[in-house]
Amino acid sequence: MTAEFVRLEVADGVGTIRLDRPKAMNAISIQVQDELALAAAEATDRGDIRAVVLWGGEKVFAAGNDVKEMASMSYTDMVDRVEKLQHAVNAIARIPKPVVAAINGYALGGGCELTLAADVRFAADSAVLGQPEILLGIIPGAGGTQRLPRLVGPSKAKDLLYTGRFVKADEALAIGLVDRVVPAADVYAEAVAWASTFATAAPYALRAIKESVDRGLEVDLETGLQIERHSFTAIFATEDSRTGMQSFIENGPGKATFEGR
Ligand code: CO8
Repeated sequence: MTAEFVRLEVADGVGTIRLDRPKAMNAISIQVQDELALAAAEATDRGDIRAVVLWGGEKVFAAGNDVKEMASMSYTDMVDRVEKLQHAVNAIARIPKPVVAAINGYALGGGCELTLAADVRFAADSAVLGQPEILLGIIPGAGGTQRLPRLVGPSKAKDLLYTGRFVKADEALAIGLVDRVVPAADVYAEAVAWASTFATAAPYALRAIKESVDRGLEVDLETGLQIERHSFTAIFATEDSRTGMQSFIENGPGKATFEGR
């Protein structure tokens, strides 16, 4: 993929979606959002990508939506813009493979919301997260009022959304906003190491787990269990189930190597 601010780099089964707009702290402009959607589509489609790392480089994850671009927008401009932004973030959230956000520096506003679209978040000990939209007199528009409370609970989410305060890595870990805190120089490598564990894992089973968890969170328990039943039975129509169980019988647990799609 050739794009100016969002690159997709692939090595050993892991695709890295790399934000690279350093002059504006990786601020998410219309162009960045469109390039993110394209990268998500490519990461979804490519069989040689088994897991994805979302990264903004060593200095900053993303300081939010591009405030300079947004400042002059009208209501009618924004109707279209916010739909496209949510489309891009949803495209990341729906990549049917494990996705980890590797967070160096600031992940604010739309940047924080982008990390919420990943399955797990690894943060540098110096990382800073937050939803400071309220300080601009606006509200989150890329899922922050929805995904944040689902992740950390409504009262912690409201504290962050109402105040716009910045959260350091240790507090982010304590409230479940991130899952692992490591030295800044190691974040990307740790995320790649996590993603690499899926390079020979069962792709259809991983996809079914992701779909069942994510869709199940939106519905009542009985409907969620029904989703799980359907996913579970569907897996018996794939090579994953045959490969995994046959390998267990022949070689013992955890030895199976699974083909990509
Ligand atoms: N947008 C545009 N430019 C930015 C942004 C941003 N969000 N953040 C930083 N920049 C630019 C600065 O303007 C500056 O540019 P220049 O050198 O040309 O003056 C450059 O990046 C460096 O920034 P600073 O000099 O401010 O660097 P500091 O280290 O002093 O501060 C901060 C870094 C703390 C990150 C600070 O820049 C800051 O507070 N940035 C804004 C953070 C913010 O409010 N984010 C939320 C934005 S709103 C949002 O994300 C809404 C999401 C949903 C909207 C849906 C719309 C469709």
